[in-house]
Amino acid sequence: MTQPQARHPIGKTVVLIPTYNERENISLIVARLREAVPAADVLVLDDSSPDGTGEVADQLAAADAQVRVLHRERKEGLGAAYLAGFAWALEQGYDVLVEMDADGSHQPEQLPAILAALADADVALGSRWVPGGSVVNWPLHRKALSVGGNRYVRVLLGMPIGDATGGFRAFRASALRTLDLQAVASQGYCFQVDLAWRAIRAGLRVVEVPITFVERTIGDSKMSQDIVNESLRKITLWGARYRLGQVRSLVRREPRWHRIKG
Ligand SMILES: Nc1nc2c(ncn2[C@@H]2O[C@H](COP(=O)(O)OP(=O)(O)O)[C@@H](O)[C@H]2O)c(=O)[nH]1
Ligand SMILES: [Mg+2]
Repeated sequence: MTQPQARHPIGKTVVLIPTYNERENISLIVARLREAVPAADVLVLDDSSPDGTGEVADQLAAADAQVRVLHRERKEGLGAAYLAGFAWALEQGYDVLVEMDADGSHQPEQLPAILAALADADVALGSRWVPGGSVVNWPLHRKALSVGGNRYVRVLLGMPIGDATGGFRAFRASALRTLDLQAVASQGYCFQVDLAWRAIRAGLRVVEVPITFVERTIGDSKMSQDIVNESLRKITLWGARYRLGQVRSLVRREPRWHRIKG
């Protein structure tokens, strides 16, 4: 039987890893990744981390031609770092772009399954909230935030996705090129939700792949109340606009119904 991968070769792949104060994590994650998916290149997106993550990444890059570092001037959030990484990778001609955290929560050993799913999809989302997906060692409040946030997204945006806020994903470059990336909201969770929503609205084939998300054991989360508030505000606004648009198109069709009924 022909393997799906043979029918749709995945192509040249780069894994984008945003970092802010991940000095101890970056070497560990890059080593795991290079072992799990040796063919993939790596681009570290560092926002001038005060703890020297950027310099450690430079050392990794000096020792391995498949590792590169994009140094950004200041901390501008995960989304802005990813957008810079997407622009670089698309320009370099990569076929597949992967998003992955630096802190070990996204296990490189699960990346092959995500990449394999791209054989028949444009976007493959690592998902904690589909059968087979899970989280390990997350405090109750983070679990509640993720489950509640995803439920909110599903209800407001009508998005048929279990985990729209996750950040372990693979995109075909051809799919990303069809999206207006500059318009994607660049903050926190919003970035991931906005990107997934745009992909779905553009009619791209989006699939979910179960992953086990393991809470970091080294360093601190950059999640903040500000990021949560911003996401809540934006998703509520997008949802309101989207639902209003649906109501408008229903109302516009109303006279025709009357005609049909009459
Ligand atoms: N470049 C960059 N990376 C960031 C920024 N904020 C978070 N990150 C990285 O994004 C990934 C996920 O962040 P993390 O704090 O672990 O979020 P959590 O898993 O939701 O608690 C990690 O690799 C962080 O180092 C930022 O402002 N700039
Ligand atoms: Mg994390």
